[in-house]
Amino acid sequence: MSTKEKKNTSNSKNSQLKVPAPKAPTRIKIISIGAGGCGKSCLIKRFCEERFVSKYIATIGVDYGVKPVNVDGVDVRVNFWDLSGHGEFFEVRNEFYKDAQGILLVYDVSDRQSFEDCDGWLTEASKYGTEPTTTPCILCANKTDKKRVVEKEEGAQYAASRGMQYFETSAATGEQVETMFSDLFSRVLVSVNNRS
Ligand SMILES: Nc1nc2c(ncn2[C@@H]2O[C@H](COP(=O)(O)OP(=O)(O)OP(=O)(O)O)[C@@H](O)[C@H]2O)c(=O)[nH]1
Ligand SMILES: [Mg+2]
Repeated sequence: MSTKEKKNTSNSKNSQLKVPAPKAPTRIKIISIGAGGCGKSCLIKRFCEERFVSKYIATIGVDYGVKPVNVDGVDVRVNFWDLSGHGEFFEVRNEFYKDAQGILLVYDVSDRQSFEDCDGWLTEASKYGTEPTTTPCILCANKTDKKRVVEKEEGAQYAASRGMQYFETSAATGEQVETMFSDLFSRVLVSVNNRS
């Protein structure tokens, strides 16, 4: 081989080293669960689009959305699977629990029944493919702008008893929404990295 040929070979090796394949962003799957009307879709809309819709448009079965975010310096594509809270859509939503990497369990602080339903949601998640005891899970007490009937202590105690993080939010005002989602995504990334 001539000197010239040798040089070319070495250059092409170098250039291969210099151009690493683009790194695909990490994808995470988040599901939102909780009683119908507690504000799951509005929380996601507030986070993704920074707006609030006061008209109630119930989710029919499931809504899907994707949002690119940066979590602790890592590019992440968050896949939201926003499940309906109504019993009539049980057959549709139970298909979507599988492989969720983070859970947002929401109740409405102005509606005690929605708080009492939380155990049922955790059981459903566990039965259909996402184990809340081993998956990062946030308990979100939403609608703090309204007159509350479920006190903060009750919610926080319940979350602690089930190993969940607790946040109080208002999708209407935006209070704590960003902080809550950031916390959830960070926990999911840590858990995904620990598993790989
Ligand atoms: N005041 C107030 N209203 C809210 C808040 N979050 C949601 N709402 C209202 O509550 C109603 C239900 O909100 P959604 O986000 O559609 O509830 P959901 O949990 O997705 O309901 P399903 O899809 O039926 O399970 C709507 O009228 C919202 O405008 C909040 O933080 N404060
Ligand atoms: Mg909804």
